[in-house]
Amino acid sequence: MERTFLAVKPDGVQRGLVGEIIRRFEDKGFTLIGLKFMKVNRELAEQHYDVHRERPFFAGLVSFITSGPVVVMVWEGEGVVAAARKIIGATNPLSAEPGTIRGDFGINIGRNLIHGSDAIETAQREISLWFQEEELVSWEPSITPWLHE
Ligand code: D4T
Repeated sequence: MERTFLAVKPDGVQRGLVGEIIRRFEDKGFTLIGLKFMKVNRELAEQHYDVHRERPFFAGLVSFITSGPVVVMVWEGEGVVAAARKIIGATNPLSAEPGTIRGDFGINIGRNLIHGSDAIETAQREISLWFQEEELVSWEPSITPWLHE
């Protein structure tokens, strides 16, 4: 089953949006299989954002993500990687459609509330970076037959 990695960034936690964000993925019908509340160290932040290492915003990004607690999650479901990106909305919250998380709650690209893996391969890399295998729980929600034919 397809899996994605999501992180409520420090601004999402500070603004009290953790429950709202989780609710949107639960409402859609995806399955939560891993969840941690943690303060990120610099090494993990730099590894996570490695693709952006040469970009001018890299230092700011790392200092922001390490500035306060985050909620990291793994969600499972059919098409969850692409669907989560749609639920999250465009990188710049001002361009994000209303109805998306960033479109509903954000204004600034450096405070865009949540990260979501951008491809299946990226999701696999990020899940193994942030979670041990034993921290993930495989389970079958009892509503499954009402979500899938
Ligand atoms: P993440 O990775 O946080 O889910 O965001 P996106 O996948 O939507 O966008 P991204 O990888 O291009 O950017 C990662 C992260 O960097 C911040 N950022 C980005 C920034 O502060 N300034 C910028 O100019 C860009 C492009 C926002 C998200």
